[in-house]
Amino acid sequence: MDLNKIKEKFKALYGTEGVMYTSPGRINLIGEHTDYNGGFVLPGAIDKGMYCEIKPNGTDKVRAFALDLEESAEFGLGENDLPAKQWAKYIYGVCREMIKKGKAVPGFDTVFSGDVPLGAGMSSSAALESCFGFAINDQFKLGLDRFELALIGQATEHNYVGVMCGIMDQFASCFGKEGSLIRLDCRSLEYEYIPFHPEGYRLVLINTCVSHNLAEGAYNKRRQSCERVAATIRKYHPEVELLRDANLDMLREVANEVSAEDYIRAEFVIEEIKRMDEACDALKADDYETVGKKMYETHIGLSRKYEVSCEELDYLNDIARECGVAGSRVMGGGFGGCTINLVKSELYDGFIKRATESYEQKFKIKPKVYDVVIKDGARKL
Ligand code: GAF
Repeated sequence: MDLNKIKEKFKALYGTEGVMYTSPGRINLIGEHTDYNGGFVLPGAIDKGMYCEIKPNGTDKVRAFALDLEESAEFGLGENDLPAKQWAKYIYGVCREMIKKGKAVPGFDTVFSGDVPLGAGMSSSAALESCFGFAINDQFKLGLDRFELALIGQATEHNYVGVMCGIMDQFASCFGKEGSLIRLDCRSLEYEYIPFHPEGYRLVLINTCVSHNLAEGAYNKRRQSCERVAATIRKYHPEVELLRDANLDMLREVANEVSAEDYIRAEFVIEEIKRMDEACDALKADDYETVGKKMYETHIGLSRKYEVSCEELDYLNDIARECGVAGSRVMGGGFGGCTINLVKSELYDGFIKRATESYEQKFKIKPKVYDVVIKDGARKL
């Protein structure tokens, strides 16, 4: 990432220098669509993220420039000042959520850019929220901790962008630690760092470079299905607040009261929460073949039960299987974006060659390959 480009633009626009901050995107080894069900996830922050330079400007307005889009926006921070541009909503939302918590957020100037690919399931939006959350908190000495910053990022998605996401992405972006995955309990926000150095294996993402645009509405629909099923089970088991508290027997009991679609969605989530636990045990025992098997199971669940995969992702998953890759699955929200692959080092070259060549031949799109490097979370540069 060339930070000089940000610095040059900042100087050219505002005639001064600010302070630089960054916050990363994330991978998730396993535990997908479990976060908003109160379950567990296993993400890690990566070496790609969003970067901003920022400086208070002594007014009550934000002047922002999105370097990658060559677009600017100027907006106030009042309740009715929601900017029209999508990217500006993230910055505005973060500020508004801070203001709602009683914090004073004055105006500032900023230029930002990033190298986390958009729409690839690597959580570029959480990286942007956390980058600005961290920067504004530090610049104006607001005294918010990383938990609060992660929750502010999530509330921004809910209240200004309309995606009813869980907490995984923002948490990983704020709490990432070099060389470690985070086993996060998405209800209590208790977490544990699990060192991740899979001897003899490599973790690699293949980006389908497609992003099917149904995604946001479809994501919220999945969440609603889960909430409906949890509410139905709760009638008989009052202790069930979220699907995390339910088991397959409880689900079967309400089979006639929920739609077939809601049933199959909930079945995936209950299975995935258990699978994530098993994968975590295997990980702690350095048993990567078992971790890989669980990843394939997750893919099948995401594709056939949760229905958030697509032809391109399924195709890459099939190739991984054919190449003897230990584990492969769609990562993140789905409907496009990346597969995450755990592959024995000696199989890596052959797999990447075969996957990229045959994918391009079939879909006439060049996929992108990213080796995963686990890095630290939000920070000042
Ligand atoms: C997206 C959401 F933002 C996360 O909260 C999570 O639900 C994920 O999809 C699926 O596991 O990245």
